[in-house]
Amino acid sequence: MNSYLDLSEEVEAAIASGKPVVALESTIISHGMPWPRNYETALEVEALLRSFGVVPATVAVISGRLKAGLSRVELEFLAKAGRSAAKVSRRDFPRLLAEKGTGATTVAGTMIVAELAGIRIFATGGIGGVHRGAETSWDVSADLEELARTSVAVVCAGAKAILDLPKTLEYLETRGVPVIGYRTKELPAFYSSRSGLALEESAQSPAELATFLSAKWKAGFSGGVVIANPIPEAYSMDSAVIGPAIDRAVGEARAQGIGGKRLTPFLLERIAALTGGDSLESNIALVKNNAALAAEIAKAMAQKNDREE
Ligand code: PSU
Ligand code: MN
Repeated sequence: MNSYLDLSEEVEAAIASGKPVVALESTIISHGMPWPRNYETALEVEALLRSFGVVPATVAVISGRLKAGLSRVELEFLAKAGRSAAKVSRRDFPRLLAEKGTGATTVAGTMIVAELAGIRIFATGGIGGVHRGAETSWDVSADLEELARTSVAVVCAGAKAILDLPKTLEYLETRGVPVIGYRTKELPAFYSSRSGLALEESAQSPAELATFLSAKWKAGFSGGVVIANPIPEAYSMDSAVIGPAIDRAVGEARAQGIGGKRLTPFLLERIAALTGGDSLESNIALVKNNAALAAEIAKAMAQKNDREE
């Protein structure tokens, strides 16, 4: 095992006995939602996974250690730190490990630690992607590169329209990352269940997804998979409501010259402010919906492994 990696007791025991485990990211807690709903949601999502008989493994870097499975104190620390917490993607790990730093992991960062720990399924809200205006800014999230190289399936509600969604799909195709709609043939757009963009693949059940993932990885096709799970209809927001807020936030970021790792957190916070409480409730609902699907996939994978042993 990697000498920088610490598994919580619960995660270690589950992995050793082949019980289902689902990874969770921590940047969604620190940078994605406001205190105290971020902390409450993190605990609720962990409890939801446990109610399925699945062990949650929230990932972060704590005092220079790669952690899979956080204590309540660690979760609360990151939730309270908010945007002042370090946001850790692939390029940021060496510095945090060398300086014994602490930070919240992005989708990319969480995939890396999950793979090191032997966890294959990861639930979150939305992935990063190709930003609008990438033809001049070159701003493409490191999440997409990680999906190309690291063998973890990410259950998400698609990606926010802060991104250029057609370019994001093109990039994933180029890098060989399957994008599977769960009971849909359309890419979901985070707050809205529909984007108008067609997907090549869809699946109808967790068992079907487990069969897909094991075929991919057993045959030696390393790399990740995006499992795109639409927001529940009751929470899906009209793009006429959310669209103008997104456009305005993107315009403000441009006017203020905000780029690099600060851009996504800036846009998330502005959209939350511009749309009021509704977008936060939708965000929380879709994260739970993704955790529930991830739990079922992890259970189907564990059953498959039991049968094949
Ligand atoms: N999109 C969201 N919510 C989030 C993020 C993205 O709707 O919380 C976070 C995730 O941690 C994701 C990261 O991995 O932002 C992407 O940041 P960047 O665009 O800088 O790669
Ligand atoms: Mn970026």
